[in-house]
Amino acid sequence: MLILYGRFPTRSNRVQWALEELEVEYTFYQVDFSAGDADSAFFRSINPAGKIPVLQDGELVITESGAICNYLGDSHPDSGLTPRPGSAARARYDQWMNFAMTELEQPLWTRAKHKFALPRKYRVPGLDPTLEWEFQRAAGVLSEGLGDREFIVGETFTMADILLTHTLGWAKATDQAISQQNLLDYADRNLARPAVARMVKRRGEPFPRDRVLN
Ligand SMILES: N[C@@H](CCC(=O)N[C@@H](CS)C(=O)NCC(=O)O)C(=O)O
Repeated sequence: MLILYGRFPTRSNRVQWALEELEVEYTFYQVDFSAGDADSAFFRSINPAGKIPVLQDGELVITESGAICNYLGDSHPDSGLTPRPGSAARARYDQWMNFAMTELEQPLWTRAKHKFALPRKYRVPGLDPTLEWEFQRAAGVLSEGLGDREFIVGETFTMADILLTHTLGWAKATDQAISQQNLLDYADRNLARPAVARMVKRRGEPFPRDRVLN
């Protein structure tokens, strides 16, 4: 049984969206940071970093949203959500997966860290113009890469569309301007998928603090 530890709305949405695209059964536990769930002995035993998302598949415990999406796609090859390893499509796919996390997401995450996520004494003021410039540069690269195509890789929807769309949604939700119409249309199209509606409806169960990893 697949178990997702996460929370709405965070990067765990990427994994939950992937699970809904696959239409597989899964349990979804909500990790409540303010209630101290992430500091519990059980959660630390599955992810010492105390972060979400975490996916458990039997004995296997995986962190990092991109790696989890790759695992889910590769272990369901008929879904087409991850191109075949070793193919040219996979190389392009990996390129955009990495781009989503290291280029498009990076300025958004850096802004969030220096606004509220880091302990106060480590927050640096005045980064906004730099981060705005970095985000705009990444959005420009993505806009050119997408062009007038429906999906970022080939002719079908992949996990890379999930990561990129989630990150564009993050930008919009934090009032980061996106001026490229093809990116706005791309995000709207992907967010209209039935899997997203199912994800939004399913908010998960309370985190089982007393559990022990077995
Ligand atoms: N690179 C990781 C980032 C994970 C991450 O930072 N998750 C946030 C929620 S979106 C979190 O758990 N934050 C709690 C913390 O930093 O203590 C991924 O993509 O999974």
